[in-house]
Amino acid sequence: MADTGANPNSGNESDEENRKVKKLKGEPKGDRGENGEETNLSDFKPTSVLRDSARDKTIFVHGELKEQPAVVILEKTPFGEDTLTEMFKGAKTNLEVKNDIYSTYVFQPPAHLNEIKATVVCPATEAHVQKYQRKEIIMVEETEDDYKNITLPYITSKGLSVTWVYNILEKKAEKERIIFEDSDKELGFVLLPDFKWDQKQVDDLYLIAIVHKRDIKSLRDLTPDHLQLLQNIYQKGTDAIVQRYGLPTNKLRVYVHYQPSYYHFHVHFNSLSYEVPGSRVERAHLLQDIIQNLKSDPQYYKTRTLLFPMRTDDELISMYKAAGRL
Ligand code: G7M
Repeated sequence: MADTGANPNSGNESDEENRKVKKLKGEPKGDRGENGEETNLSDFKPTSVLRDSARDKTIFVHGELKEQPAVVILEKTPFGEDTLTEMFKGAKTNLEVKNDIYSTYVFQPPAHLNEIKATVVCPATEAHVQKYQRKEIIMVEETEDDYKNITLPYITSKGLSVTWVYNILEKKAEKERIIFEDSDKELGFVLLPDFKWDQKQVDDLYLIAIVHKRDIKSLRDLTPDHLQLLQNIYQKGTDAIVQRYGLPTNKLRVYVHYQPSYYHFHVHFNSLSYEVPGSRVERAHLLQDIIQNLKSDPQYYKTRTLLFPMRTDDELISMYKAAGRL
């Protein structure tokens, strides 16, 4: 995940950029939540593993936290280039195998350089548990009519909560984490670190821009009326990232999910070197492509058949099946 220098472009950054990029360690990690209380994870009682991945170094655990159902996601964090010397110096190493010029070790760096990121959902609903459980995934082809007759009624009837989004827009949560804000009601947005980013290194930079407008559910709602908003997000979002993190626009992946998990329009900003599962072609639509598509066809997102991946146990899939579309 880290740029090891194998990338031929990595030598093009100025010293100033490199300095900014490497200085991220020790910056504020986040807030304590709406009520100011901090969760003590030593109280968490795990009951089952919902999903794990040896490749991604993640585990999704279902359990109880202070007598409430909870899901805890543990994720080993990326290495920081600026702490490598300290890491080697303070580590314990135990030889496992040695053969000719090759050897493997159990390597134990100092505890403060061996952190695990924990994301907690508490209280977790059955929907959260289902969401994190590993399930089979299929591609769905959604025509204009499918959207009107199946997907839209589903979204509307479910009344899916976006409270966390409104909390951010209303400064009730994550206020200190905001990187940039344009407060215009029509064109404005809030840019802040996504939950997935620990803000320690720019290699895996992940921010989201959440629009102030509350009437755009997803890509499907976009029309040329939103071009100014989209251009504003792209321009000011990328400018803010260059300023704050020294990461130039041509090293960013800026995109929108379809289907999103939350039906309040938001845009993802990743470091290009970071391969996030949600940035794969079946789900990610580049913001620049969206802008061009709307310019060439005002009805583009209203009329196109859009494809997206969906878990076979998702309620939306059962509605597609009931309508004879799967
Ligand atoms: O799939 P979709 O485009 O809806 O992505 C939503 C994004 O919001 C994901 O990348 C999540 O990691 C991120 N996210 C979800 N929640 C609940 C929060 C939150 O409370 N705060 C922040 N900063 N990001 C979140």
